[in-house]
Order: sequence, then structure tokens, then C-alpha cells
Amino acid sequence: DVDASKLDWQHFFHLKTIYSWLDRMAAKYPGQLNVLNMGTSTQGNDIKGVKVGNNPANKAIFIESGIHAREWIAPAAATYIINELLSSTDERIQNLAKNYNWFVFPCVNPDGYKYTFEHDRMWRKNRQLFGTCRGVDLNRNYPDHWNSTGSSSDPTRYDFAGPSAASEVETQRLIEFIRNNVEKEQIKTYISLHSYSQMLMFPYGYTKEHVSNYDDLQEFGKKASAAIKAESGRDYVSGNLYETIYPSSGGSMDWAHAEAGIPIAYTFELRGPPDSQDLFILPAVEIQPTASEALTAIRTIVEAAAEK
Ligand code: ING
Ligand code: ZN
Repeated sequence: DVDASKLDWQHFFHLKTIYSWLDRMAAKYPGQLNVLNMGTSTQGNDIKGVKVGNNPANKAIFIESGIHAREWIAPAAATYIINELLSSTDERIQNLAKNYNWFVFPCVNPDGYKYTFEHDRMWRKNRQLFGTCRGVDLNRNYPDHWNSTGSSSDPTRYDFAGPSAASEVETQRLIEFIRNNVEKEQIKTYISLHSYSQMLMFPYGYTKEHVSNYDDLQEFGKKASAAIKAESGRDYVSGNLYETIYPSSGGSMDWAHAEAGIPIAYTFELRGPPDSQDLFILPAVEIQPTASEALTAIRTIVEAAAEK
């Protein structure tokens, strides 16, 4: 760990460091950034995030990351995006900050994230106790076609869907937050950040049937892939989740789209390491370019949707 007084994008940071940085950003940008708290996790950690921008006329974008504990690049990309929205000199990013309100929750699985720093770098789930083992895959716990495909009823497994739909408090708090804010804040875009695979995916995860706005989501995804290619030369594949990565039910994105009614919903799989067996362990030098790709993809999708 490095100096907790400031964040950079050359290291990965502990939960407490990320949270104290959010507080300092609120002090640095009064009126532009407000710290929010969805509530507490299974083990009593806060689920903190921010709202950037406060123009009540603006539509909103919601970003969630860290639902899987070991995917450290995702919270790092989220804090990068927060920082860019407030301090970028790029006119295109300044326009995004001016024209939208942004909800960003970097660590929606705080117990798991802490655990990857303190005990097991490769932990994925939350830390809920089930007899002799632990953890629900929070990205299988959402109440939309829950536990129908690509998830497990076995608590020892990495993709355990939980004992019932939305059994976990982390899931409940996020659902509650979206339900309370989706209309009031005009949340029209939902982004879930993961690693690794270099993919920009949209619903559904639970079926290969196409969503009603499939053509739009495919078009925005393809434009975003092209924008990343132009920026860094990296190839990101775009498509519906079921056909692009693997069938999978109970994810936050399917819920956000189908149940909360947020039309534009994506799950990004960011970079993995160039050469390693441990595919969730990205060298810190990759943080900045990977986070920049994520922001480029979001910007491209938001701009393309605005033109429709
Ligand atoms: N991939 C995601 C996972 O949860 C996913 C893919 C996203 C499935 C959204 C379902 C819904 O398995 C990783 N790498 O976590
Ligand atoms: Zn993941």
C-alpha cells in the first residue's frame, strides 16, 4: 500500500483507501461530487459510492464494479472514471460530466474485496457463511431468471447463486438504491465492470433470445470496440452476454435491464494480464490504459445513444 492521502492509477488500493479518497474528492469538489452510501454488507462494511454532477435536468449513468472481489482492475477503473469526470482536460469527457449525472459504486462486494487483500487474492464471492464454506456469487444472486442457467446451488462453488433470489444484503442494497433512484434520477445507462476477456456485453445472460433494443445495443457496442481499437489497438468483442461469453443467469445487468427497466445495460470484461496463469492479476502498469479503454467505451456508448 502507498500513501493513503492520494490515489493514483499505478497501484491497486485497499477498500479503506478508496473510501477515504472518495471523501477527499467530495471536499475537493464541493457541490460537484457527493459521497453516497447504499448501506452495509454482510460483515458490516459500507457500500459507498459517489454522485458526480447535480443538474436535476440531466439523465444519469450508473456504474458498479467489484461485484467480484478478485477483479481488482474494475474498482481501479471506476475510480479512474470518477477522477476523469472531474479533472479531464479532454473536451469530450468534460461534456459527459456536464450533460449527465454519474453514480459510481466502486466496491459493491466490500467484504470480498477486503478478503482478497488480507487472505486470498483469488476470492470472488461475498463472505456469507454456509456451514463449513462461504460465499454467494453476487452476480448470480439477482432476481431475474435466478439460478436458471450458468449458476450453481452448491455453496462450495465459485458461481453459487445463493439460497434464494436476492438473498444477500449486498444485492438487496443495490436493488433498493436503483429502485429508489431510477425514475427520480432518470438512470438510462447501467454499466457493470469485470475482468478479464476484453468484451463489451449486453443482455441477456440467461437466454440467447434477443432484447427488444438488440440492434441499438449491438451498434453502440461495435462503435465502442472500434473506439478502443483506435485508442490502444486492443480488440474488444461486443455482443449479447449469452452468446459472447457463456450462458449465465441472475446477473446484475439482466436485472437492471429487464426488472429495473434501464434500457442501455452493459457488462464490460476488461483486460487480463499479457502473460500469466493468474488471469485476474493484472500488472499495475496496465491500470491506466485499461481504465482509459473503459471510459472510452462508456463515452462512445453514451454519445451514440444520445444521437438516436
Ligand atoms: N464474468 C462474468 C461472470 O459473472 C457475466 C460474466 C456477467 C455473467 C454478467 C453474468 C452476468 O461470470 C466474470 N469474469 O466475472
Ligand atoms: Zn466478474
